Amino acid sequence: MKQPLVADDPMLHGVIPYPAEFAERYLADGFWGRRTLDRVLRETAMRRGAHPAVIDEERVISYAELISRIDVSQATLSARGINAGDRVIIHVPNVLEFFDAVYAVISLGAIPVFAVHSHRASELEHLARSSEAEMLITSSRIPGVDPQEFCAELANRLPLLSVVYAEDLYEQGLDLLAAGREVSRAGCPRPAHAAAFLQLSGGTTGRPKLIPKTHRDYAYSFERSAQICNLDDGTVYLSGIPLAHNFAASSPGYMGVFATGGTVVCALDGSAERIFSLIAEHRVTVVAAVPPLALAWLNSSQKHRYDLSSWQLLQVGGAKLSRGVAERITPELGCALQQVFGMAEGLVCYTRLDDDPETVVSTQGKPMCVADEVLVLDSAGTPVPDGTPGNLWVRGPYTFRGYYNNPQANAECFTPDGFYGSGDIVVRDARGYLTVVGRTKDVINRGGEKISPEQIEAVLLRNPAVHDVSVVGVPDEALGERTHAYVVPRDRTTPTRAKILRAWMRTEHLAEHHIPDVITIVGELPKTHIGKISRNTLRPGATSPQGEA
Ligand code: OOB
Repeated sequence: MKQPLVADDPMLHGVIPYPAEFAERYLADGFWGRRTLDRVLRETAMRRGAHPAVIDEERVISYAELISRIDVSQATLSARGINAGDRVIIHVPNVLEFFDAVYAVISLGAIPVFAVHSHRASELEHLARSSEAEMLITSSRIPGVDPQEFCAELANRLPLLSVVYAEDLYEQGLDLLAAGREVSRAGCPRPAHAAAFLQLSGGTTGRPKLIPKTHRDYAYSFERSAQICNLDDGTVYLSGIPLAHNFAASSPGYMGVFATGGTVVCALDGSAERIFSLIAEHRVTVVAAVPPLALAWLNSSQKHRYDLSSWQLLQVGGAKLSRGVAERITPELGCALQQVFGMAEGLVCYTRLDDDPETVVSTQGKPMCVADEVLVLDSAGTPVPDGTPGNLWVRGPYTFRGYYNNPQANAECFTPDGFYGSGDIVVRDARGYLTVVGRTKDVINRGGEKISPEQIEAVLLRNPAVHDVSVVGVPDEALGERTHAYVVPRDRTTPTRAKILRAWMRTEHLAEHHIPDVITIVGELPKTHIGKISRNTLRPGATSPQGEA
C-alpha cells in the first residue's frame, strides 16, 4: 500500500503539510521509509540480540534485554492508563531507564515530550500545559534534585499530572506480570508518517516551543547521520550532553547507534574525569559534545591519566566552535574532529570524515541530505553571493513544517513557500559548506559598527590565560550598544586582568571597535540546559537562562 503523503494526526496540529509534489519526491527518492523508531530498534535486536545495547555503570544490557525491559515497562504504562496518542514528558538523565521510558511510550503509540533533566517545576509546568501531557516520567538519579521535594512541587503546580519514576517502570511491570494481571502489551503503534514525539526548540529567547517529528523524517535523519559518521556494529557511543537533545538523539546519537547495532554508554554528567574514565573503560569510539565541554576536556589535567586510544571521533556542535579550540582537538585528544551544525527544527550539517583539516577546523560542514534546500538571503530576502554573510533559510525532508499548536510562531519563521528561517547568519562557500558567523539577534550594533560577538570571542580564546569567554552587547547612551566580554581565566588562583587582556588584544592587530569596552573576569559562564553558553543570561536585566534548551 502506498504511504499517505500527509498524516491526519492531531499531533501535527498547526503544521503546514508538505506540498504533495514534495512528499511524493521524498517517498520516491527513499528519504521517507516505513519504519517507525521502535521498529528500527526491534529489527536491530533481531540480528544483534546478545550484543550490548546500553552500558550504565555496572549494568551491561543486551539488545534482547533492552527489548524485554521496554515491553515490561510498556505494561506499567498501560496499567497506569496511558493510551495511544497521550503525551508523556520524559524528564530522565542519561541512564539506562531513559531508554525504557522513551521506547515504552513510543511502542504504546503514545507521544514522548522531551524535557531536559535540568528542567525544574517551572519549565515542566509550561511543557505539560502546552503539550497537554497526561504523565511525566522522572528519575531518582537527577543530580542535585531531592526527588520528594521535586514531586511535591510538581503536584502543587500540576495536580492532575501523573508522575512516575523511570526506575519503577520495569520493576512495577515485572510485578504486574508476575501477579498475572491482565495488561496489554500490544500497544498501538503509530504509522511512520505520523508524529513520533515532540521535541523542544533550542531558541535563545522565550519559552521553548514544541516541534513534532514524524517517524519517517526522524528515521531518515539518524540513518543518514549514521552513514556520514561511519557508525557500525562496533561503535561505542558516549554523549556528554543530554540524550533528550536532538544532537545526542539523532546526529547520529543513540538512535543512529541503535539503527546500526553498536553500544551506547551512559554518562550522568560531562565532567572530564567521568568522560575520560568511561572512554578508557568501555573503549568508546565516538563522543558528542557542545563547545564548552570540549574546551573543558582539552584544558583538563586528567587527559593524560587515561588510555584514550579507542577514541576515534569527537563530534562538536550546538554552538560555534572557535577555530583555535578546533585546532587543538586532534593533537591534544588524539581523535578526529567533526563539526555538527544542527537544529531541533531540522537541518543538520556535518564536516565529513574525509574532509581536509582546514575544512574541519574552519567550517560547520555541509547539509547531510542532497534534498536539503538552503537559501542564504539578505534582510530584504535577496540571495547573497557565496562568501557573503546572510540569513539561513532551509527546507527539506527532515526539516519541520511548523511548531505544534503555535500559529503565531509559525507565521513568523516560515516563508510562504515553506522555508524555515533559523535566525543564524552563515557564509556558504562554493562547495555548499556553511560557516556560522552569528545569530541575527546577537549582532552588536556599536555606534553603527556591526560586531559579531563570536569574532571577539575567537580572538580572546587564543590567549593562553583565557579558558572561556562570552561577549554580549550592553545598552550605551552614546554608542547605542557597547561590547562586554565575560572571561573565565584558566588559572583561577592568579587570574589574568582585564587591562592585560586589553593590551594583548591590541597586539593582535584588531580594529579598535573589536576590543571589548568592558572586560569582566568571572569564575564561570552561565549555561543553557544542554550546556551551551547562555548569552541571554549575561545581558543586563536577565535573571536565568529560562527557556533555553
Ligand atoms: C542543536 O540544536 P538546537 O535546536 O539546540 O539549537 C540550534 C541552534 C542553531 O540554530 C544555531 O544557532 C546553534 O544552535 N548551533 C550552532 C552549531 N550547532 C547549533 N552554531 C554554530 N555552530 C554550530 N556547530 O544545537 C543541534 C541539533 C542537532 C545537531 C547538533 C546541534
